[in-house]
Amino acid sequence: MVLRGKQLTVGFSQIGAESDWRLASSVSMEDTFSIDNGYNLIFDNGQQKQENQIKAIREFIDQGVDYIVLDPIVETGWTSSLREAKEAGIPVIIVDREVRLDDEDLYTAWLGSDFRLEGDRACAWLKDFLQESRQGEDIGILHVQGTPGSSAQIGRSEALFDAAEANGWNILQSVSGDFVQAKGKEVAEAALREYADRIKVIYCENDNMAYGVIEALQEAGIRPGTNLSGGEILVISFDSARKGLEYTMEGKIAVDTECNPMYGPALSRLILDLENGKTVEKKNYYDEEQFSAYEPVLAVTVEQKEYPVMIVSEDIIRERAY
Ligand code: GZL
Repeated sequence: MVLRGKQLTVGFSQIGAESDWRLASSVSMEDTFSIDNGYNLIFDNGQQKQENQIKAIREFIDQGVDYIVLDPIVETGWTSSLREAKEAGIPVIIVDREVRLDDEDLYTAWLGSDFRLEGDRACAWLKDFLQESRQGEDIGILHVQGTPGSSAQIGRSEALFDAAEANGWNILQSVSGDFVQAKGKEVAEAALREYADRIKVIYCENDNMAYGVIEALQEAGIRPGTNLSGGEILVISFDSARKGLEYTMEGKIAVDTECNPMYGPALSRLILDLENGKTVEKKNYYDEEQFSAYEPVLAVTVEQKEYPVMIVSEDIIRERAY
């Protein structure tokens, strides 16, 4: 974007390349902040390490970029680097995950998902499913968490903890799969050995860990599905990446709650507003969908608000941007 003849340089500190979701968010940023669109994007891959992201922020400051965009791997530990950006007069925009700071003025705006609501919608679906299918007895849950201390893990986990207490579900184990497929498979294999048929539900905090969990189930001769009394294990997931929705249509994932990675265009509009001297909202949330193939549950209610559940189809999958 060339504004008054000035090309904008954006330094983007990305977390890594750990999941389909993450790859899609990087594509969205690269497609949006392109030379053709009038930007100069400096893209840094943090390789899943906060120290790399902090180093990138300091390099962006030294390079005198116009904006710093940060997707923070975890919520804490950003105060000094963001204070240096503020002292250098460089606006910082946080995307996707959140930062926890004493001084909220250290960043200009945040753009991302309501992770707690995502978790609440997933748990509301599980509650309705168990009631509708009359399978609500003795629900043991394996909880496969995302990166410890990340906003997505915190929100989705807190939703499950509260729902389990409210509904009498038994969380057998909460264990991190770090949002990656291999770790998801590894922790599921260990849990199947330890808890065996006490596991009725596996709550995976992203699709890639769900893919690994499903591999582990199939190698153990267990079907992922919704017939719990018939020995199937119900898999819950988040992100709604294309492969996740294919698994949902096949019944391997019972419900997949979307987390939208395509934040590039909205971020560009926000920067344009800032360049034009407009004030922007501090917090900017996405509207997100929820998908299943289980037709009796077509909507869920969270805090008196109703959210539709989309029944997955070939058309929906074909039209997915990621
Ligand atoms: C959520 C995002 C999470 C995704 C994972 O906004 O931070 O990180 O749910 C990704 O797939 O790894």
